[in-house]
Amino acid sequence: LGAGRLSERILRGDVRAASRLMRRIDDAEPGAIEELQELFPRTGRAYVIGITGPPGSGKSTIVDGLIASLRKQDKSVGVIAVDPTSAFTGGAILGDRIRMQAHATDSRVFIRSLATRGSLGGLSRSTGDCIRVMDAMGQDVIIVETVGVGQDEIDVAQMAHTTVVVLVPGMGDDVQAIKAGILEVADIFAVNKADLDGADRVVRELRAMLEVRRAVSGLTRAPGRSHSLAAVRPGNLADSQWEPPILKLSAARGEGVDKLLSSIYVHRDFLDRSGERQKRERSRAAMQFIALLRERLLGSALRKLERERGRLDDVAARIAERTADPYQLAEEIAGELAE
Ligand SMILES: Nc1nc2c(ncn2[C@@H]2O[C@H](COP(=O)(O)OP(=O)(O)O)[C@@H](O)[C@H]2O)c(=O)[nH]1
Ligand SMILES: [Mg+2]
Repeated sequence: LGAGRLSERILRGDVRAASRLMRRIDDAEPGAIEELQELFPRTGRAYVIGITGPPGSGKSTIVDGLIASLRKQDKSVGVIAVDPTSAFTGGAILGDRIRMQAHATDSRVFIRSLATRGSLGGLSRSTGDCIRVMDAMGQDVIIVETVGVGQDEIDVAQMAHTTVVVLVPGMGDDVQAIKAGILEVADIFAVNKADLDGADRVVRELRAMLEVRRAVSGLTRAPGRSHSLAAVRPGNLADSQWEPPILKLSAARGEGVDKLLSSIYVHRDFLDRSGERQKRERSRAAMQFIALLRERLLGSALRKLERERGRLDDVAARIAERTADPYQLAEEIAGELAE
């Protein structure tokens, strides 16, 4: 297949072409870039929903319910399940496949699992690219399911227009135990497994946390914005009037999922009305561009070290023996790249 051939088919909604390109993206094949370039002008139409939370919290069950609700509204749906651990266990994704099989014969539902980890640009890069493929092929809504554990996953969560953070009762210290960063990106909190004991306690703790945060941000909000890279993050609460709702769900019983979808729509309307959607779109563009640039520059440096056989060994030896310092050597190699 020549360059651009896949993209033409994808723009016509060809599912097999989209699958093939997404596999190439997951495998970090360089040829994928040209296809993505062809697709790029035709992206930006889909609404992206992020579902993140600890393993086993019921994310896939919620996604399953959302698919059903969205299909009732005649929306086409793309799902990207990002699960880096599944490459080792195989379990999660297999389970997801079986669970989502009800939708497998529906041509307007497109489900894809991504396992990428460790490649340059990593998880967020390949997820962003796959979102664009589904967007270009015309899916109205794209749902990204991701395990909320590390910075990568938080980055992925921030690619969504609306990010839903899923919590469940019985997580030990509950809210305290959740990595702080993931709570920050929540536009909506879904307390799932409300059929189990302790859901109300999680709701109370979340409320208390939001209150503290509101008080603190009121006190510390500085005039003007910092120019650090951190400021390009779309992070929501600090600079918007949005108050994340806390919903109780029992996704396995199909309870609360419709309510969740209407909350997502309310948030979407808020983003549109407040101009926040455009602001976030730009922050996201900046983030993704920086990631791409970083990947590109680091890639050049690594290829250079590889070309000059023994250079990395030499650098490592000199640093280990303290005959040179790593700061100086990094500076040197970066300087050579700029020449
Ligand atoms: N009791 C209860 N179990 C649930 C609920 N939702 C999901 N589960 C179960 O929790 C387990 C993990 O669900 P899954 O959707 O795979 O979680 P994920 O790892 O976050 O995607 C499965 O056995 C589900 O059946 C719920 O509302 N109540
Ligand atoms: Mg899952």
